[in-house]
Amino acid sequence: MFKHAIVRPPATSYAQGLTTADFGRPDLSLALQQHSAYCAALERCGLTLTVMEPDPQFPDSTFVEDTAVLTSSSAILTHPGAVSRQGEVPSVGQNLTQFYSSLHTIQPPGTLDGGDICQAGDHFFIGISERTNEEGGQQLAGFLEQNGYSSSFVDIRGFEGLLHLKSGIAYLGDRRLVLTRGVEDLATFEGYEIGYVDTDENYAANCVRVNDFVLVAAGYPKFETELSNLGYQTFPLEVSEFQKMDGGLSCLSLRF
Ligand code: CIR
Repeated sequence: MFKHAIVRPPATSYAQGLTTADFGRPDLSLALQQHSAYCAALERCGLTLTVMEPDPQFPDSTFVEDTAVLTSSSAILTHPGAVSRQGEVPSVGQNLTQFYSSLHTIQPPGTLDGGDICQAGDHFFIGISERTNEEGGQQLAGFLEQNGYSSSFVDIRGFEGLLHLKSGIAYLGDRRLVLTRGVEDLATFEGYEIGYVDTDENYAANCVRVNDFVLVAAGYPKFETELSNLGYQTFPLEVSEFQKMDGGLSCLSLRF
């Protein structure tokens, strides 16, 4: 069960963030509305929120997930692969000190973005990507091992359409993974039941199980129906303004 989440609304500089998407410039006021609906959804799932102040110095800072990897007993601050994002980490770290007695940190030359890390029970899939390098992945694997977790690498470099591993994989609990087509060839997912999103709904793979609900991007009816058929209560949310900046549901919070 998750109890808390850290979130950070998009700053006035949001449209100057990094993106590879071709969906146009984000509308800040709509992004703020979508963010506040997202926060309300987390509260509805039973979480208490820490809402950080937006920081216009860091246009991508609403994507807090990339700055830390959290387990029930430990917090690992990242060293994001994009230089423009590295300054987002200390302020998130300050907030985490209220909840964790010690914080580990990924050190350069290691780089790691939280969006590349998918916890699936007591195992972590670590995406090796344009943002997360093997050195960063090894450092994380070491910290996780100290806490009794196993991990394995999933190399997504060159896999088109995946900025981060979690753009193509989500863990629903109950030993069940959601994958976009093709990701199954990149690593071993033995011991998990795998469900696929249809290729025309790829973006929906970035869903988030939060306690009794699964948060899903609105507008992907086949996937939503499939989740309902599996017995999950879905919580559809509009995230168009985050998709424009290569973000999605998971990136907007740190849940613990
Ligand atoms: C970036 O390129 O870093 C941001 N514009 C989007 C980050 C999305 N984060 C995530 O998927 N975990």
